[in-house]
Amino acid sequence: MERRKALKWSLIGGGAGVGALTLGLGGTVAYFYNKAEVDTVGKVDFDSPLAIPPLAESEEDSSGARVFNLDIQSGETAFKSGPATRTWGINGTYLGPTIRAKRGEEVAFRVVNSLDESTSIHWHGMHLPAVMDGGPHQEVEPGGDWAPQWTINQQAATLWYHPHPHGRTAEHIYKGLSGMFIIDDDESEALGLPSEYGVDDVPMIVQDRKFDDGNQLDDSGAFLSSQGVLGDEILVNGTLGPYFEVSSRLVRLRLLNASNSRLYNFGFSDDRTFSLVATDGGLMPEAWETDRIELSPGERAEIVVAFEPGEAVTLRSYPIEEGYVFGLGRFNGADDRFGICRFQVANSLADETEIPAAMGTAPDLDGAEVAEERSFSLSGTSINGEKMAMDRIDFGVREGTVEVWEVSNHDGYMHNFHVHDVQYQVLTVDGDTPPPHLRGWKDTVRLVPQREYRIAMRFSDYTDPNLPYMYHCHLLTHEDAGMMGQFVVLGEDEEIGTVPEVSTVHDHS
Ligand SMILES: [Cu+2]
Repeated sequence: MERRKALKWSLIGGGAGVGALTLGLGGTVAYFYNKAEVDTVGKVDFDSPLAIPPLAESEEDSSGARVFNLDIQSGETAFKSGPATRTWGINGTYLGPTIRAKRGEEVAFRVVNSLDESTSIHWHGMHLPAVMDGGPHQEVEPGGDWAPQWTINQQAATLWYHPHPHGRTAEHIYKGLSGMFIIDDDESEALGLPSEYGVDDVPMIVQDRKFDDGNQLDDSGAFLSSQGVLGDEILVNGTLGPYFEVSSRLVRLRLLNASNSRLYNFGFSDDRTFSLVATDGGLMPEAWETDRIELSPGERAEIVVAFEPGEAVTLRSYPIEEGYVFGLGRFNGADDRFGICRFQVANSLADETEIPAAMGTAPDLDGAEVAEERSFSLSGTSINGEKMAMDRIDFGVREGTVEVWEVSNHDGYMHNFHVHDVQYQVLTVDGDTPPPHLRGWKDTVRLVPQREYRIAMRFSDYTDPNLPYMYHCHLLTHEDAGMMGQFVVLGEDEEIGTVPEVSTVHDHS
């Protein structure tokens, strides 16, 4: 950003942080500025085998639906030596099993809440009826249960599930409630990509955490950070300092940023290239070769990496190169470097998979007939100047139509944008063709400040005039503070209805 523009933003919008920095990096700020940078490269032992979340068991019920049992519970987890850490998990004490289902299958869940407070389970990236979405309107009482059921009707993709209770999502995810949800389809299975779960097709749920002296999770926000908690240690699938033993030449990594607010810029210690094969909503039309992939909270990327026999290489996170005004990036983790996971490669490698020349279908909404255009300005913790209200439906979209939304971050700080129910196509960024990593189907996109993102999406079915889907910033403290809105999908003659009264409303904001 040119200096004059940066100065303007610092004067009108930056808040205390920018003001203090503009006055010169004196005293306290300089102290914290220097202290704010985290760099674990070369300092992580990588002496724990990477945990692979178990595949969730299921059984067929009499109607032919595949039924999964998910028990949300509290417990203790030993992440490091010393006292165990009090955590939450699903069918365990930290994180949850990987759910795997195929397009066309009917899936059913028996979600039991064994916690002593209400929570919910939202299926991030899933196309499904609003009543099954697991957002703030589908909280499960303590001791209660919930039984959503739907037919998987979207292409193969790496999705995830996590709580979404209004005002408490950050806390619930930080304590450990998250899991991966993998969708398969015939097309993806025929491609020959690495696909043996936990062997050459590896889930990687990446989370930063802070531990206090007693090994308990610390979720306090950092000095001058606008993003809430930024951890100084990295867990992958709940493992601190993980290594993974590679037994094949090509390995697919399903990267999920399940952190509350941290952005990652993934790359390898030797800067080798790898192939991005899928984004949030499924396979790319063709692989994109790169040496870095950025993910903001909630985003996923499937990458395929080639290894040489006998070598060792480390996945890292590198500094974020753009998007913060002045020195604000430092306080929000943009300068940080992490060792994430060590890959220890066997001396002889299986070599049976390949990256095909053509994979998924390209998003096709550019040029579609557009029924409605809307614009969303994100700033502070509001969208278009408003905070989330449980009983306010912000707008209705028509079933069967395509809409184009113009989304921008009018702030000096970081936000991203997630829409429930749909996968969208990024048409342009500041009027230009989006970079390759934004050309596949997306449900969450990082919003670089002062840039305009035009996204297109089709609302194909699942009308409900009363129960809304959410759109929001996926930096969880922002979402909890109200950076969220609600829309309903309406049938041809329907009007926006009334949100049913929720029995449990918690407002900790
Ligand atoms: Cu935000």
